[in-house]
Amino acid sequence: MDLLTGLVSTADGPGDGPRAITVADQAISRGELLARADRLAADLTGARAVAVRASADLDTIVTVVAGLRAGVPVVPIAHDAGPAERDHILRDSGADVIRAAGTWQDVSLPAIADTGPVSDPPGAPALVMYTSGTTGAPKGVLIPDRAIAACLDGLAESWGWTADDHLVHGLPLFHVHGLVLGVLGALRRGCALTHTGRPTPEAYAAAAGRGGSLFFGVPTVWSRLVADPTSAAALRGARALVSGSAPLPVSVFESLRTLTGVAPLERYGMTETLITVSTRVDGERRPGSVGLPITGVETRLRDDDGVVIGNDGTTIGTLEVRGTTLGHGYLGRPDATSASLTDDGWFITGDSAVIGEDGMHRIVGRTSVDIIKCGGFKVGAGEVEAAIAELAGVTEVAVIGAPDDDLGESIVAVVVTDGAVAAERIIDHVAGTLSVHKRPRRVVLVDELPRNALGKVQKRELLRQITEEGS
Ligand code: MLC
Ligand code: AMP
Repeated sequence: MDLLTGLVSTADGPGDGPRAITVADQAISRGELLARADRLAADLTGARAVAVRASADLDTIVTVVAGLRAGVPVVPIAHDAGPAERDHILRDSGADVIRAAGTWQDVSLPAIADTGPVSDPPGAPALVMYTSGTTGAPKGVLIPDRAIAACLDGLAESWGWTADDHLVHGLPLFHVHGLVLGVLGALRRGCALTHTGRPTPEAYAAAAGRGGSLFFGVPTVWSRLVADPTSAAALRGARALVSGSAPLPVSVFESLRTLTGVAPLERYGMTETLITVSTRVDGERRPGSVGLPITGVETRLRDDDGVVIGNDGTTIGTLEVRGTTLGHGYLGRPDATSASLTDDGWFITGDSAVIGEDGMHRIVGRTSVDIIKCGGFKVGAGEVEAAIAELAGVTEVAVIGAPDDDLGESIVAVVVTDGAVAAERIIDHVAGTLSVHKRPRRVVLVDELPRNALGKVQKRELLRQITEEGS
């Protein structure tokens, strides 16, 4: 299917211009983007998958569009991924082409067994996006173009998103939020896009001055914006401010409304399902609520015994979703794919939620303590623990997410050492081998970890100790 309909239909048309797509200090028209992508697509045709070092730049966007136009799965990798994370993704995805401006020029593709094409049950996925689980290395989610189209069209309907919008954000281009919504969304709608490079309050204010109408951010972006009232006031004329990827604190919602005059829209999703629930531009925007299922999506709550819970506004259950936006499971991991689905085919999100009689959804937490959301990035405790455990001198480690006013949760590593490992060394090791956003923000050196009778680390107890100690 043609996913990028807005790009194709508006390229070189009346609404196009040399700054239609702007990324930090680079700009390009939609016509030129399409021409460059199609030249690259001709070279990519027949490739198994193309891995791209996803920095915030036009090269990344050109490569993603080229892969989509050539029907070659695109594998975005964090621009700051260290060797362990990068090589895992290259090997696991089976990418046979790598596009990496700058520092990765010399990276060679790992030898891979010829396992045939990267496959998605009915054909090649458009994207393979890596996401962390509770344990192990990140898994590649197979995302078909139909799911992307359904998600983007459902959100367009919820938000009144059209070609007349001018989308602004500064989010990373290796996750769903920044890449699928933030780039492919603009290209499907055919609207102007300004990527600010970094999502700073000053950059969002400047983009508002250049006609930005629709702004995306994770809660950390919005809480930093409201801490800078002058920049926030620049967004007064915005048509919509959208928050997602982590819970938006009610206080930040209220400050945004006061400082900008715009009540934010909130939407909820996952890499595996894309965006499934959102508040509507023509509906109620209730602080603390992520709204209603978008077109094509159904949700339900089940309790620990698997019994479906009615939408009563008070009973908490595990949220399950099904519908047109769902991906096709994890690449090469039929075990994990089937564990993520119920017997009757619903995807188990792992988020705890409440649904009101009016259908409004409230996310109240996660079922696993081993998934941390830091600045909107999902980080698996097990992956960070494995990286830290490699260091000589580390004898035991437990990684937890501690509540944090700026980041939502901050990554804390609680470590037992033989006395010769400095906290900075631990932080730098994670930043350098995995990626910078997975680094612990704090290392607590202890003599022993609290364990239960079976020897399992008691993370909730550890979290209580750390939180009390820090307060
Ligand atoms: C610090 N730095 C280090 C370092 N310590 N570098 C190497 N080693 C160390 N030990 C440097 C970094 O390189 C960076 O440099 C700078 O410090 C700041 O990095 P940071 O501390 O990580 O940035 P921070 O300000 O904390 O970032 C906040 C943030 C970021 C909000 C900008 O968390 C962010 O972009 N979040 C978005 C996450 C997101 O898109 N999630 C969507 C997932 S999809 P420099 O030079 O770069 O400044 C999903 C589905 C859905 O969830 O629903 O959307
Ligand atoms: P990721 O795997 O990076 O796609 O992260 C998905 C997770 O982010 C979900 O399972 C939720 O825990 C969280 N999330 C996304 N959007 C929201 C939101 N609006 N409110 C609360 N949590 C959210």
